[in-house]
Amino acid sequence: MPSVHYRACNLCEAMCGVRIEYEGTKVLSIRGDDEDPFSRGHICPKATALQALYEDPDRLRQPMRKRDGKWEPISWDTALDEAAKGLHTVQQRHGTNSVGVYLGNPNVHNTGSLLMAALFVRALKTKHRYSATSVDQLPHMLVAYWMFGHQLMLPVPDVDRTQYFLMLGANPIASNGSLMTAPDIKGRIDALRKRGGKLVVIDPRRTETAERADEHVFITPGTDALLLLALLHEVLKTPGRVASYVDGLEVVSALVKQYPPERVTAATGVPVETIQRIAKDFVSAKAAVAYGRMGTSVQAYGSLCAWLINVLNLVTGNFDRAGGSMFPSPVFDPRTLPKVLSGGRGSYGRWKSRVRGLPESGGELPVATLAEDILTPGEGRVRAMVTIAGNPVLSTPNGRQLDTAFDDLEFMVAIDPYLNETTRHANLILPPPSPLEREHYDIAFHLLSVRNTTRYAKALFDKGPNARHDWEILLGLGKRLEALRGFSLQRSLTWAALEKLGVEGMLDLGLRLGPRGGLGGLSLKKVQKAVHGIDLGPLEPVLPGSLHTKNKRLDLAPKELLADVARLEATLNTPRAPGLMLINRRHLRDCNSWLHNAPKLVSGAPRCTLLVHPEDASELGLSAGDKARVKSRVGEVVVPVELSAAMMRGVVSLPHGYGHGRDGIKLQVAAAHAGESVNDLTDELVIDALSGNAAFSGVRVEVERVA
Ligand SMILES: Nc1nc2c(c(=O)[nH]1)N[C@H]1C(S)=C(S)[C@@H](COP(=O)(O)OP(=O)(O)OC[C@H]3O[C@@H](n4cnc5c(=O)[nH]c(N)nc54)[C@H](O)[C@@H]3O)O[C@H]1N2
Ligand SMILES: Nc1nc2c(c(=O)[nH]1)N[C@H]1C(S)=C(S)[C@@H](COP(=O)(O)OP(=O)(O)OC[C@H]3O[C@@H](n4cnc5c(=O)[nH]c(N)nc54)[C@H](O)[C@@H]3O)O[C@H]1N2
Ligand code: SF4
Ligand SMILES: [Mo]
Repeated sequence: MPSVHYRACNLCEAMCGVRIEYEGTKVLSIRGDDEDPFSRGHICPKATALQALYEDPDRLRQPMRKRDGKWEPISWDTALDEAAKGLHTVQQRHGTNSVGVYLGNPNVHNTGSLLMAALFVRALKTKHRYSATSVDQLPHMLVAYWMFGHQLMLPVPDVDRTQYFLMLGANPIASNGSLMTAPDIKGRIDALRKRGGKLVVIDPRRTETAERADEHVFITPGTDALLLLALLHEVLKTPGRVASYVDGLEVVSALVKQYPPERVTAATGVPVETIQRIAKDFVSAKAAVAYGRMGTSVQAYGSLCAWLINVLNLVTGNFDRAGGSMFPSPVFDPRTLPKVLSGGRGSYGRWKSRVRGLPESGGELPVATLAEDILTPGEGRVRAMVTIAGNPVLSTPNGRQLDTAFDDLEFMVAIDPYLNETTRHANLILPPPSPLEREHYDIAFHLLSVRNTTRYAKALFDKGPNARHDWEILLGLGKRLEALRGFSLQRSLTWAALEKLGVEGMLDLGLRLGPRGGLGGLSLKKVQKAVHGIDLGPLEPVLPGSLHTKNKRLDLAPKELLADVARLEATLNTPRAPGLMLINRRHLRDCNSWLHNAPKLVSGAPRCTLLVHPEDASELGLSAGDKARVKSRVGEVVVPVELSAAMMRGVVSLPHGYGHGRDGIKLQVAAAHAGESVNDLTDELVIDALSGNAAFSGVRVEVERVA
């Protein structure tokens, strides 16, 4: 007899409820959970990957050790002992900072890792910490730290109640939303338009989302901050109104006076009238919200973009109110956890990267410096690495250089279920089980959700005695490493207590101590019993009470951001560099670099194509189906050409996450759909200088036909 299991899909930020029919240890079907009050039955094609991951014959089910270039399975005890010993040996030889660690994106979708990884990272005692944050949302976190006093105070668009949604550099119809957990975003956008609201999309490509919008405006990659300054110029022609706890309106007003639309129209490619009209519509809407995502985050002015978007929402009275930009109130709030577990409020510039001097933020260095931190000889060089749920070879700029760097290490450990482009460089791979074999609670995405909800599910399948969860691997490794250094009693008690408490114990504690906990309040048991999740209503205003700034005030004009405007201003006087500009795209059935081994997700026409505007193509002598060589400062790839009038003139697009043609990987399906890696073209020297975040958008490339 088939049984039914309910959980939330953890493959993207949307947290869709899924209904899984199974019998014994076999999945029979995966559908949307119609009774989930938040996702209302919506899923995307990727949900089926939960089954594909569980069944994938290529997924590693035992620790692997590389010996003389060959992989052999070993026991967990041997693997953890050898991993700890290898790291310890390198640290003894070259100092504690000689070990580097990189945390990838799936950590944020993994309950155990979110709760325990920080503890392991701390046990490494290294300043060489890197993560996917610095190829993604770092600017938003820094700006949140500067303006609201906590890097995890990330405002989200109240999409269900807004009347004017200004979206810059996001494509939620393909991505299902980011820094905006909103399952069934298509339905929510349709509802917005049905109630007379408007969606306006600013993007160098007329995307799937732009197609569904009321208006799409092309923008030259990397110029959004200029557009935002000009929008603010228009908006602040009438003096802005801000709440009494907000400082800095005069400073911002004076700044934007210098950016009339006429000054930015050439650089941005956005007509003056369009800027004026958008500003007018934004101000006159009953509720409006500006929202910017990857296109605004991974560009040379990512921090300025994140800042100015907040400013636009603030000075138009659309901040912390219904239909505007709001803060979710999660019932399990990682911001209230002790600092060793949560990473704390944030920080900036406490140390610098050793080669290029890029600033630390939130305890991490920008991953754009990782390869040089390994390859450049001298004091403090990285000689060993731990990667945890990351594939930086495909997902960070200049991946080929990172291939070289990883090969140069003395020792490397990868915590990952796959032998892929990154983990092939490791000495040891420690594989966790698949998502269906563990409990799930979305610690991160309830923090970014457009409604307050909660949902928890136990593991569907037993992982078996021979598997270790990520958190067990992390604790096992951390404990061993500290033991090699000579334990303190207090530390050994900490490890033992956490192992005992486990994920469920910590979640339960957090819920009981949280805003809806207390006597008779939420506990893990109660949350678990509500198998479809619990809807806790629309977002509510939380300011000024929730500000984490020391003076409990909100700074509209943090000095670091103000100072960075000079860098942007300089671009107005610099002639545009020659060549085409490369941007990236996401496809509904991709998931960064790591779901291409699921056969259903890679079927159909090859997706790793270069989109070129037909007129650009004819100037280059390119036709559809031709092969083109794309060259940047750091490398070149050869890819098929696809003509697309949806591209802005002068801009070409490649998807991110391909490049599975590298030797020594064990991903049979992915290897048959290899494509090329866009990050063999992106440049580790092209960054947002303030945050150090990678600037993938607008990389200069030359394109030529391959005979
Ligand atoms: N050019 C360009 N580059 C980009 C982007 C872009 O738009 N353009 N996007 C950027 C963004 S937004 C992100 S988030 C990064 C992603 O960068 P990464 O996180 O470094 O890369 P992913 O491709 O997501 O690879 C995830 C890895 O985690 C493993 N994994 C999956 N689930 C688990 C798990 O539960 N436990 C463990 N231990 N391992 C697991 C997978 O096998 C894979 O090796 O890429 C960035 N890179
Ligand atoms: N299907 C699928 N879903 C995903 C992922 C995936 O790989 N595949 N990855 C997940 C992850 S880790 C993340 S972070 C999210 C990202 O979620 P989104 O940010 O919504 O996704 P992107 O498709 O990267 O959207 C970026 C958009 O910015 C545009 N753009 C590029 N440069 C510029 C610019 O300079 N200015 C402006 N205004 N626009 C620009 C691009 O054309 C693109 O349409 O998606 C998540 N969901
Ligand atoms: S939209 Fe995201 S959460 Fe929903 S089914 Fe697809 S991958 Fe899973
Ligand atoms: Mo991401």
